Amino acid sequence: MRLKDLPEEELFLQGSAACQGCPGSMALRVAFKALGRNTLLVVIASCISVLQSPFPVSALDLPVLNMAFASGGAVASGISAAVRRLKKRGVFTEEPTVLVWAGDGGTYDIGIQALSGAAERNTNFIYVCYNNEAYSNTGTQRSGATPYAAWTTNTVSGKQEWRKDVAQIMVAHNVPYVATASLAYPMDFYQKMQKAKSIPGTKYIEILAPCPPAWKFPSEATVQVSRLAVQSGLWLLYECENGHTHYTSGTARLIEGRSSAKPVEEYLRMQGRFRHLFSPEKDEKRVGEIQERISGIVESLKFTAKMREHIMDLEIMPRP
Ligand SMILES: Cc1ncc(C[n+]2csc(CCOP(=O)(O)OP(=O)(O)O)c2C)c(N)n1
Ligand SMILES: [Mg+2]
Repeated sequence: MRLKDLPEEELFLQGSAACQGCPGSMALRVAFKALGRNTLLVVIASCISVLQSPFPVSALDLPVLNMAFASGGAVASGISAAVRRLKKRGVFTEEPTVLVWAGDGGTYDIGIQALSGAAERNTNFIYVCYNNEAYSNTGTQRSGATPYAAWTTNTVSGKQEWRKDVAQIMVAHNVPYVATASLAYPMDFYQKMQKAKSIPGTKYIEILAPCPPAWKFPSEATVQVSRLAVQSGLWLLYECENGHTHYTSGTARLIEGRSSAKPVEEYLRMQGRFRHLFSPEKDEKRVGEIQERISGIVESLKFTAKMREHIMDLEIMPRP
């Protein structure tokens, strides 16, 4: 299946209040194509609330519940229970998909408790975190997803901590499906959304969402920045089904040695939020730390993949 084969029906309408190059709207457009009209959407306070709520110019052509920051997992649990009951009563011919759409602030920081509870109960819903690595809607404050050394309004000389990894926290919840995605690989994202729709239980998908005003790059470069994040090895594309992880698209190519990782500097230099790492002179220490961390992860994944191949060649374990 190719991009041109995607369903033509648009559930994300034209003329929204989004900024130019908004990654959230691009992601929603693809996600809606994968899930279709029979979807109940819960939007958590974020930039997407701004696209969704101002009547009569809502950009989302789906039933939407606009909810408070902390409540994504809890609201989904209620809706999912109602759907189950209505299904028992025979109200639906086809069961609707329950979709929560939240930012990184609403996921990494404020909504993690409700999300964790819903995941532990294996509530039947899809949770998408579009991760623009800051509280963008309120003017770019740091979140738990903000990367090391990035500028935000409250990390003016660069964040001092490394970001946490909520996708891996969700893997640790033993939910049936966790995946990461990128706007530069829309078919990969589309297929992951479709797969999530077909699996009962909790599904968590996180898409990196480079935000032009918060990350300070030209609005036409959203996809380019997304692609560089993957090509440098900084953003890993994978899916984890019932505890088994496999890497996809650009990340699979890196790990299998079919492409070599681009220097992360190329990615960092495109964004004004990292300008202090290169001006007035290059901050070798911090740029080096970031590169070292990424290279370490990519090399260990390559090593693991080689070992796996080797073990399978020895026929100690069956090929998947
Ligand atoms: C309890 C609460 N605190 C603060 C806010 C104000 N607020 C609305 S959106 C937002 C930022 C959300 O950040 P994130 O979840 O990363 O989404 P983004 O804005 O980046 O799309 C904040 C702080 C709120 N709506 N509710
Ligand atoms: Mg955000």
